[in-house]
Amino acid sequence: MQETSRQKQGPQGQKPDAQRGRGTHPRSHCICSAGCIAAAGLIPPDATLYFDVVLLDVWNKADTVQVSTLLRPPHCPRMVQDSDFVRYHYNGTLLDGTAFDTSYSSGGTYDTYVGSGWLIKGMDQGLLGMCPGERRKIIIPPFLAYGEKGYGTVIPAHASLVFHVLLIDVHNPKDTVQLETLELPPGCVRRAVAGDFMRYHYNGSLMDGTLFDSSYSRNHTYNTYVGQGYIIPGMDQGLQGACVGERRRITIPPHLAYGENGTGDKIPGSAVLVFDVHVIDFHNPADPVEVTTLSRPPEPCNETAKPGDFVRYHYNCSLLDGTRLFSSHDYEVPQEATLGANKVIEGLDEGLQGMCVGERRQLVVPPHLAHGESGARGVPGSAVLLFEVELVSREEGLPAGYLFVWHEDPPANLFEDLDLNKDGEVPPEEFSTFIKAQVSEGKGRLMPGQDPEKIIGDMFQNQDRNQDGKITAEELKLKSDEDQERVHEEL
Ligand SMILES: *[C@@H]1O[C@H](CO)[C@@H](O)[C@H](O)[C@H]1NC(C)=O
Ligand SMILES: *[C@@H]1O[C@H](CO)[C@@H](O)[C@H](O)[C@H]1NC(C)=O
Ligand SMILES: *[C@@H]1O[C@H](CO)[C@@H](O)[C@H](O)[C@H]1NC(C)=O
Ligand SMILES: *[C@@H]1O[C@H](CO)[C@@H](O)[C@H](O)[C@H]1NC(C)=O
Ligand SMILES: *[C@@H]1O[C@H](CO)[C@@H](O)[C@H](O)[C@H]1NC(C)=O
Ligand SMILES: *[C@@H]1O[C@H](CO)[C@@H](O)[C@H](O)[C@H]1NC(C)=O
Ligand SMILES: [Ca+2]
Ligand SMILES: [Ca+2]
Repeated sequence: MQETSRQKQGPQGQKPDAQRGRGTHPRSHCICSAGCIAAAGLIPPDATLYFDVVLLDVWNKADTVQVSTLLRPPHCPRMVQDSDFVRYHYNGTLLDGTAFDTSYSSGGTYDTYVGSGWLIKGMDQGLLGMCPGERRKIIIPPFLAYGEKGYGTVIPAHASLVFHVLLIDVHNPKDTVQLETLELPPGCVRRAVAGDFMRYHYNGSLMDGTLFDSSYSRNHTYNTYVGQGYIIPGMDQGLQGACVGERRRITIPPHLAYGENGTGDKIPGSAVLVFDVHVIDFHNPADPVEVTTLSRPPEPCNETAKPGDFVRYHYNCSLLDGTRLFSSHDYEVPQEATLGANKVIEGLDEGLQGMCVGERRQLVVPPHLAHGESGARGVPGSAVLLFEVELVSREEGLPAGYLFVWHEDPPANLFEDLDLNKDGEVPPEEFSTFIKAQVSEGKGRLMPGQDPEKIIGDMFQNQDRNQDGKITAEELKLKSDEDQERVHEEL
């Protein structure tokens, strides 16, 4: 950055190579010229003389730099101090208003260190205490500017200088990332650490308030790992320690952002960046489902939901910022699922396991146990989901592949029992009547969660091996015999 300021040439208020003026007395031009004319014999005796006088400049050895603030922004993040690096615009004029230089002709701001000998002494003083966005008028006597030599053809000897300055940006090479919490949701227990994956919205501005980028313009959070070098170092640092839902301002000096060259056409060299960030969620790829029991029925529950069980449950699902995604209460009946059967997202399946009927739980499900990086309809990619679930009912499932099981041993003469009218054949009506009677007498049960008529129909089809619409004694076989398993006897 020092190189940048050295390369700039011209009377931008920088120190000349020559020594500064020492405040010698200026000549009095009007008296001299009137005397000269009189000496030439052009003025008759007793003539009344009229002088039109234009005062071009006046100063006093005792003068100091005169600073007047023309406009000061209401919010001042920091004020210029010695050794700071500043970027500013200026218009330079003589006391009579003659313009001698402006920063606007160069296309960029004038960038330099303050109080380090790069500027004329008056500028070094006049910039102190300025805030970004502030406008000042700085009047500098010649002995704190270009002195008795002036500068080239544009600044006469012994000239006072008037600078109108607009400070754009200030930082110090020793600056670190500045954090300011703007809003902290209550009850934050977890803070982001390096290695977490974060989704956040941001507005990125320069110090003078110019917005250079915003995630909102893309209708999409910015998603990234934190502390792994995927983003500028200042953001990598500044996002750590944030809570879900937090709004924080991260102010990043250029050496932790885009440096002295800047980037693109929106971020100039040596620019301080101000990010207002709203953390939507974050998680770690190693996160499990986070289960919190909200309430439990008063009576003890002996059996909790386990893989294979058929469960009914209500749930509300939202994003961590409160965006509602789904509520089963919008439907007439609760949701149903067989646990462990890959029917619901992994995190919900896991969170339902171990629940008592009537229990309510809160589940925080990281994306790798939900809809992953690509998301789903209405669910953004990599989103952490918040569930509130209530287990409504639970039924023991059947072993995989079985449609019906007897609680005790099956009837000894099963075919005789099925053949209600004893004609040696079992049509669908007899089969259905018999199975329904077994269920209603509590002797056996059908696979839960399916239409009983359909299951009984499927069972009949399985037994009617030649598909002639009736089961014979030869056709009837227990599934457990087929499987040669020693579990309960099943159809
Ligand atoms: C410099 O002059 C231009 C043109 O009058 C004006 O637009 C600009 O605001 C002035 N800059 C400062 C810092 O006063
Ligand atoms: C963002 O959403 C708004 C409103 O839904 C829409 O008008 C705008 O075009 C969207 N912008 C982008 C970049 O998708
Ligand atoms: C900045 O740009 C200059 C000239 O293009 C280049 O030499 C220098 O390496 C750049 N600096 C950085 C930090 O990229
Ligand atoms: C970004 O700016 C928009 C518009 O001013 C505002 O609604 C939003 O809350 C800001 N976001 C952050 C994170 O500050
Ligand atoms: C739960 O277990 C206890 C003791 O084992 C028993 O007395 C009670 O009846 C059981 N409750 C249910 C609902 O099965
Ligand atoms: C879902 O939210 C509704 C109100 O929005 C509430 O009445 C209901 O108890 C919630 N359900 C669960 C399972 O938390
Ligand atoms: Ca029959
Ligand atoms: Ca048959």
